[in-house]
Formats: sequence, structure tokens, C-alpha cells
Amino acid sequence: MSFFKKLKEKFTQDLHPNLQEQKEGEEKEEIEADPSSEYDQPLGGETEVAPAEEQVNEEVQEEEADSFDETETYEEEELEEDDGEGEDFEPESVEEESIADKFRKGLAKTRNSFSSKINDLVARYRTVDEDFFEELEEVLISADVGVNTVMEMIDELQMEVKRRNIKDTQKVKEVISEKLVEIYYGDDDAGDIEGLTENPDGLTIYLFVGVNGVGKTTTIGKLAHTLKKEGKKVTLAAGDTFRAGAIDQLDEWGKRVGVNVIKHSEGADPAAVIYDGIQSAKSRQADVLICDTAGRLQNKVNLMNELSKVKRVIEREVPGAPHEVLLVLDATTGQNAMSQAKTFSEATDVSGIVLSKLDGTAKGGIVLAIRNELDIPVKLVGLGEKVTDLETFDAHAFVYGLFADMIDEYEEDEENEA
Ligand SMILES: Nc1nc2c(ncn2[C@@H]2O[C@H](COP(=O)(O)OP(=O)(O)OP(=O)(O)O)[C@@H](O)[C@H]2O)c(=O)[nH]1
Ligand SMILES: [Mg+2]
Repeated sequence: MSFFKKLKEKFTQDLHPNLQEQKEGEEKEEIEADPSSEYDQPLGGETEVAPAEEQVNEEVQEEEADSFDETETYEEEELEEDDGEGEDFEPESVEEESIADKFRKGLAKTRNSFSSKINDLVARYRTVDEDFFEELEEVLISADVGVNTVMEMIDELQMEVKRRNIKDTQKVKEVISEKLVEIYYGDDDAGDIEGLTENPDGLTIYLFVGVNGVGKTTTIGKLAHTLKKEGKKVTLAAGDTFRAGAIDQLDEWGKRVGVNVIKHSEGADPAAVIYDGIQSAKSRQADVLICDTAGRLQNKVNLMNELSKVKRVIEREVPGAPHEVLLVLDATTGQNAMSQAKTFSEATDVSGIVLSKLDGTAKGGIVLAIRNELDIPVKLVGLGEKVTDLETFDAHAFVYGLFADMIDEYEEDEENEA
């Protein structure tokens, strides 16, 4: 069976009946009450945090890290005002869309620019030859795929075209989509590199890192919503104490999705906030703690030192944690995202990438470049600013989103031929 056909079958089976309407761009959003709200109890958890606070001071002093300052951090009132449970919160809920549908919609801009380039190329070269591949190489590089990956891809395409004796450039479109998926997975199984790692026995901790403005806080809000919908109890820790407004922003998200937020005041030691977050999450028996961090400090060395310290505190408090260190990259920044990924990888063990703003003018190829050249899998993608605009990355759905129009046309062609 052809690859386009496979994608079509795979992704149209689970299409929601409302797909037609959604395809036409109508974003139906319905507000409905959350039947599973576990937040109707008063939050007693934080009071149990208090005794443990003294402990962290001792421990951190031992560590000789820049010691936590009691005056700025461990005031009970501060913790108490964080109970922003939003008991009367009613989560937003969009009618369930299939994953392919979301990629299809979210990647509309990216697809338009990519598809038109490929279609233009195919129209100019009817038969496959050297010049065709040279121009294809340029198209892929301009789509942010990354030079090394493009070279690998062109080699494989040439072999495949030869092997299948393909002469018509129309048919190459499909081979391109197939190779994109193949190159993305490499030798790994989808199951091994997709999805977030969880702690099977106890608190799961996710640490978010990334430069300012990439979408860390927004993604944390969306992820909290997703996890809560899965029935998990989530706590957020406002570890960005640097930027004015960052704490309130996370707090707002907490209220919006109805999860607990642990915060201190601006300028507080982020490691202390995260420590409190862990104690609170443990005492509330939360399933997941998600830690926000600053995207900007006076200088890069400070930022990286701060991240290392935060990570040390997490590792010490929960063995095996953090279960993911997620680097958020803005997909619209193109190759600059690669250099950010390199810098952060040097400072901390980044386990996965969140590619935000894929709904914007992103060129898409960065997904491959990161995976292939840095060997870090893309775990989540941001496809918009709404609370539901977060998806687990799936290379097949991604490629379906990129090629959707061509896949539709291809089917029509086949039907016409028949
Ligand atoms: N279109 C779109 N916008 C997004 C997405 N994710 C985040 N944004 C927007 O990007 C902007 C920055 O997002 P934040 O979450 O504040 O970024 P941050 O990394 O926490 O930034 P700092 O706190 O300054 O380090 C906001 O306006 C978000 O709404 C996405 O997937 N798509
Ligand atoms: Mg932020």
C-alpha cells in the first residue's frame, strides 16, 4: 500500500465526526463542568510543609550552594496564599479532536509554505534528475531541516527512487514523506522516544527549561490541563522568580486549569521554591510536579548555574527525578533553536524537546534537525495558545499534517485514474 494511503487510513479512522466543521476553520470551544474535580477539599497540605522547611535550610547549607535565605523564602503566609485551587473553576474543553486533525489544523501555515515549494518544484521538473534533487535539497534546507540531515535525506531519496524506478516527480512527494518519518525514528521504536516518562512508584517531576519567551509557562499550563484530564493530581512550582510577573502568570494558569501552585516572592531562590513544591506535592500525594524556571538571568552562566542547582535539589529529594528535563524551543526561530538546544544540553541533561508555536510561521524541518543532529526527541508540540493546543509528538501525524493537501490530492488522482 502506498505511504500516503497508509497515512490517510491511519488518520482518518479516528477522525471525529466534527472534522468537517473543524477543517473549515471553526474553532468550536465549549465550556463544560469538570466532573472529576478533586479540589473540593480545603488545602491542608501546605501546613505540613512547614516543618520540612527547616530541613532544607540545613541541607542546602551543607551543600555549600548559595544558601537559601529564610527571610525571603520560608514564610508560611506566602505558601498559604498559593492555594489558588479555583474551586469554582470550570475547565475549558474543546470537543475532542483527533491528533491528526490537530496537526493538520496547527500546521496549516507551515504546510502552505512547504507544500507550495514542493508542488512548484514538481511542476517545473516532470521527470526526476540531478537538478531536481539539487533544488529539492534547497527546499529542504530552507524548511529548516538542517544541512546534514538534508544530505542524508537526499542520498536515501535517490536510492529509493532508483530502487523503485520512479521517473515521475509527482511520485517523489510520497517518498519524501516516507523518508521524513524514517529519518525521524532512525533506529528507535516510536514507543521508546514518544511520550513522557513517568515515575511508576511515586511523584513524577518535570523540569521545564528554555530561553525567555519560548513558551515554558504556557506549555506548563497546557500540560497541567492534559494531565489533570487524565485523572492525575498536579502541582506547579513557580521557579521563575526572576522576571516580574512570571509568578502571577503561572498562578493564573493554575487557577485556569484548577491545579495547585507553589510560589514564593519575586527574587526568591528558585531552588527553594522547587524544594517547597516537592514537599507540598508529596504531602498532597500529587502524581506530578511541574517546575517552571526563568528564561533569562543577568547572564548565561548564572542561568545555567541556577538550573544545575534546581536539578540537584530535585535529584536529592526524589531519587530518579527529574523524570523529564524538557527544553522548550520556539519553532519559528529556526536554526537558532539548534544553538539553544546545544547550550542547554551542556548545562543540563535535556531529555526531550517541546516545540512550541508550530502553528505559527515555523518551517517544520527543525523537528528533524533536532532529533537527528542532537539526538533529542521531540516530546510535545505547541499548536496554539489555547489550553488544549498541546500534543504529544507523533512523527506520522506530523508528516500527515505537513502533507495533508497532497495526500488529499493524491487520493483524488487515484480515484480519477480508477
Ligand atoms: N501561537 C502560539 N503561541 C504560543 C505557544 N506557546 C506559547 N505561546 C505564546 O508565547 C508567548 C510566551 O509564552 P510564555 O509561556 O510566557 O514563555 P516563557 O518561556 O515562559 O517566557 P519567560 O517566562 O519570559 O521565560 C505567550 O504569548 C504565549 O501565549 C504556541 O504553541 N503557539
Ligand atoms: Mg515563563
